[in-house]
Amino acid sequence: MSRAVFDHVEIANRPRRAPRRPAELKLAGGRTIRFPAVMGILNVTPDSFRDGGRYLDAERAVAHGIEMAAEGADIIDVGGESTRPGAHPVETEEELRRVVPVIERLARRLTVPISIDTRKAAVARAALDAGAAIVNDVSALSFDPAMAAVVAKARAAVVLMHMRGVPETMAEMAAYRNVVAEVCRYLRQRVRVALAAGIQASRLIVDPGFGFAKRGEHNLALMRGLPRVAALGYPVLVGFSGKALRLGLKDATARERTARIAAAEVTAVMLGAAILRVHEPGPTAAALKVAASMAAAVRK
Ligand code: HH2
Repeated sequence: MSRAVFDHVEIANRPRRAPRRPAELKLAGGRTIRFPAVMGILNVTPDSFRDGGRYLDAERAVAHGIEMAAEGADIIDVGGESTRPGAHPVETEEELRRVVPVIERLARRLTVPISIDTRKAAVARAALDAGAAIVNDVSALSFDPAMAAVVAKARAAVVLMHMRGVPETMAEMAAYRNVVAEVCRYLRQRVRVALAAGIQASRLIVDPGFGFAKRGEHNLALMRGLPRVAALGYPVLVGFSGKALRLGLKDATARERTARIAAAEVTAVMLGAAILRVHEPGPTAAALKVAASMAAAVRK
């Protein structure tokens, strides 16, 4: 979907210098992801926020990945380790056992790129060998010292996300003087690490890490600060589902949740987000389509 139509939208908190907002991400092998893009979440885990246990069976996981692509997902993000607050780490062997067969089968059946949500170099390497093209590392290459070299060698794209501590402990580390400035400083530093390891600038994606060592007020500040994150000059990925964003999700019905999350996601795109990580690609893709045609109509 063309993202240029969002460009004229008046943005609060816009940095003085207009940011260079990349229009697309080029992947090794010639594939391109145009922004805004929808990343469908496929958690092959027993304990994830929302879909824990549902797709532990490889056949069901593959079927769900295919279904999400048909609904409008531009990327399928496969994860074998939950990173929700308090989640326990998973052994490498177990993570490999969960994700590799699913990625192999999805890569054969889908044209949309696959990303691997992992902090471990061995898992990333096996996933890239199995057909993934993007590494989604919530530790921004800091958990496993071998990760940066794996990404560089494969010429893969990589998501560098902000968090503090590890999922087991991160809730205690949610204290900031200026969360937007601190997140941007961290992401800049992780970009330097990625570039120094030989990862191409055109393959980098940054993510402020909604919900990772963040309380509700931090998530809201980051939403307002998205233009500043976008001003770093790299595509910005955001994931809202299950995160405290004062969307009134606690007592909402499933339909209300879907509508509220989609509204927040469209807002995020207007503020500079390029990739939305979602559990339900269909409603998000539909909301983006309407927002794009509205914006085009307004511009005429
Ligand atoms: N959120 C989760 C996991 N991975 N990756 C990025 N880049 N950004 C995110 O916001 C993000 C992420 C957590 O959400 P979910 O996958 O729904 O749950 P779990 O970690 O329990 O599997």
